[in-house]
Amino acid sequence: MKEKKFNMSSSGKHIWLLFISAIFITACNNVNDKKDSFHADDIIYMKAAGEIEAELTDAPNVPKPLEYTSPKKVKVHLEVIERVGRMADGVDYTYWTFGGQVPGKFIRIKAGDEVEFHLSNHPDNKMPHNIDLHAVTGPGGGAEASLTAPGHTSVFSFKALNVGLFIYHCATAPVGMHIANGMYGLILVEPPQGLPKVDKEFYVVQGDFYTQGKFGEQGLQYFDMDKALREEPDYVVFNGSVGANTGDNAMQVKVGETVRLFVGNGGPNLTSAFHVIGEIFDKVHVEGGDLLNYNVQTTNIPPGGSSIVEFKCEAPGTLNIVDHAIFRTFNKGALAQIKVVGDGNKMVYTGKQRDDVYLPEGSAIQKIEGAAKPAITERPLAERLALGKTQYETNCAACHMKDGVGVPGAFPPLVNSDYLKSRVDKGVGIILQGLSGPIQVNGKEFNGVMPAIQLNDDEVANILTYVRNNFSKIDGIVTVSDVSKTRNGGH
Ligand code: HEC
Ligand SMILES: [Cu+2]
Repeated sequence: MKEKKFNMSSSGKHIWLLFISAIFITACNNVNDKKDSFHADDIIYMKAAGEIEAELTDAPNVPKPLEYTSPKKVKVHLEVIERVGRMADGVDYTYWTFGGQVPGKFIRIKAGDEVEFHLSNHPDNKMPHNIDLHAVTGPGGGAEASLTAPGHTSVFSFKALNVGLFIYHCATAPVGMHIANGMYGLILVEPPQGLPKVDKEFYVVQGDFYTQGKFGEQGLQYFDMDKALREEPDYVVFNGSVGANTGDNAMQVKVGETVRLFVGNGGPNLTSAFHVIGEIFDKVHVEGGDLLNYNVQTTNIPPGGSSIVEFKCEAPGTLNIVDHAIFRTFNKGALAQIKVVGDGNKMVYTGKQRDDVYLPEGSAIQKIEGAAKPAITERPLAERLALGKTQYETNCAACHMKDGVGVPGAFPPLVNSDYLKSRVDKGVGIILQGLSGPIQVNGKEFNGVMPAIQLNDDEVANILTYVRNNFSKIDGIVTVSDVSKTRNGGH
């Protein structure tokens, strides 16, 4: 299609245009027949009529669906800003951004639109930048035409020939570094008739970040080229930082609403196993293109790629958006959330109905053998601290993090936890019985589920002694008799 070239006299041109529009109208009808399908039609020769300024939004917001049905001239003004921002609590990073945030502004246009792109590089910036939009048919996706020094603006134009959801990114050397610092975003090219209506649309982009300090190390962190080359990120996040869209900043939906997520992966290195815990994608525009897949659990999104996923929220609760390469979620920050509010439908999901004792055959005998327990021995503080450290790192650190800082919006901190301080059982009940439902820790709300952890009294005493002294600055030992008091019907 794009190779099509033609020469003709101006008298023939008129007829030709009529002919093309006839093809186009037929093509549109076909699109309507094939409901929901993306089609890149032969729109190359259609003239844009009328001029508009594109609405640009920051994640997780998406510009409103476009009402017009014939091509327009669309002006896009995007400004590159280099700025320090929050990567995680207490961790800052110098981001390079398209419009001030990571990901960059969401751009929404329609196939056939003529886009006049203005890329400005803020005078306070230190580096030249440019933009490669994967929606552009042309050298470097616009990169060559848009290379811009600080304090300058470049202008170039392109026609949107292909429908789909496309990544854009900076392509200035060293390209990997510009992308690793956050220079990417999404541009949606809608089919002429638009996308089917849904209740809510959101914008989510995954990215991996490489810092000189390890995950959670406080202060301003600098880009680490060695880690980037080894493809070993310290952070893998949605929408630019740990917890950007969790807790209070979660995306909000009502029970019964349909949701469309425009998802991108800026990379620079990792492919995302994109998954929403507790939902099934009713529909996926595979790789952000024409191909529709249905009833999908996890979809692959490569760096420089995208996906459009759609689902209906039938059950209330918090949906956790993750990269199912799951250490990235629990240990590197790849978590975003959608809060679904409203009444539950027990036909869809019951919640826990019963908790029965489970005794596999033969386990009664094992129980009796196990009952011959050694006498309770108490240990001195130093010994409990040493044992507790290792046992904490094996049993708790996956969620609360090695240094006890937790994960914003998901796992509460143990460092200086006022919640733990207030527990008369010294926290024993939390480990023995687990914990769920809304709690406040140091002024932040958490509403997750901590499972009961299978540990003996001695191990619980070790871990809590370590947690309380080391993280929460609560002096004193937790003894085996503290633990057994709670186990035998205390709190
Ligand atoms: C699977 C993840 C997970 C594991 C493993 C886990 N926790 Fe938790 N923990 C949570 C969640 C989630 C909450 C918050 C529950 C809520 O919102 O009601 C929590 C809450 C707590 C709290 C109370 C809140 C606070 O910050 O003071 C303490 C104390 C705690 N956990 C200690 C531990 C200890 C000690 C271990 C290891 C023995 C452990 N947890 C293992 C997920 C986990
Ligand atoms: Cu750049």
